[in-house]
Amino acid sequence: MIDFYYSPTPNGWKVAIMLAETGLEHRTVLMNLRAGDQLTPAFRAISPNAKMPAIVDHDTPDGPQTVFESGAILLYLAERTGQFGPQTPTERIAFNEWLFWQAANQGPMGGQLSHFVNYSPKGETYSHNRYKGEFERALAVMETWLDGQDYMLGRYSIVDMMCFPWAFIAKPLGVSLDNFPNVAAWRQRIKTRPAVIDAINLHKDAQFSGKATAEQNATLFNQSAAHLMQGQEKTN
Ligand SMILES: N[C@@H](CCC(=O)N[C@@H](CS)C(=O)NCC(=O)O)C(=O)O
Repeated sequence: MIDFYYSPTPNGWKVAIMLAETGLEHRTVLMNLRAGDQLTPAFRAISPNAKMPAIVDHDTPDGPQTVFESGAILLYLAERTGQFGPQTPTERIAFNEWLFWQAANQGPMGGQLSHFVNYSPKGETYSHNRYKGEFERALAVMETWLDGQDYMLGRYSIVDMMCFPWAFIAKPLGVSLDNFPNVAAWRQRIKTRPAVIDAINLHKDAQFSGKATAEQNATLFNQSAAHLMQGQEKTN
């Protein structure tokens, strides 16, 4: 059995999609990020960065295996099931490239854009514009890459699951896909898959899944920083 630590956000959807696509047996542990579920010592033992998604696989020969970071989880699940992952050492290179690319570019730029769209004080445009431009730059990279192919690596894979969720919410982030026709067609192809529909709907009506207030967000940020600093003191 796999425990899936999840909240209905783009990073959570990546793993929810893989679990839905493969039908792997799991139980979902719904996290209230606004209440700080991610800051508990128990969760930080699973995910030291105090962010979800994370999994604990209890069906391993050496005892429970924890995995954090969406890209690492997707690769782990692809290896475990033999589905949607690299089939050869050469393919693995391209998988690593695009999984790392998403985690270092499209993901954080989308995350920061979301922050400034939702929480920046009125009239503060510099940071918003910076992240909007960077998010659009990531879409432009995908636009060129997707030219002539239906999926990021030719066939539907964990790379598509990794890159889809932030492209899925481009509109609420204030970014139109009109200038990115290849990305728009790819997004449409993925969004209509039954497993993807199920994953996007997973706990979408959780009471806390709406937008937090700027104050709630700031409080949580301070708590998170304080918790991580405390952890640091213990190890120094
Ligand atoms: N690079 C991480 C990003 C994970 C992430 O940012 N998760 C957010 C939700 S989308 C989170 O847990 N936020 C809680 C917090 O920042 O306190 C991944 O891909 O897994």
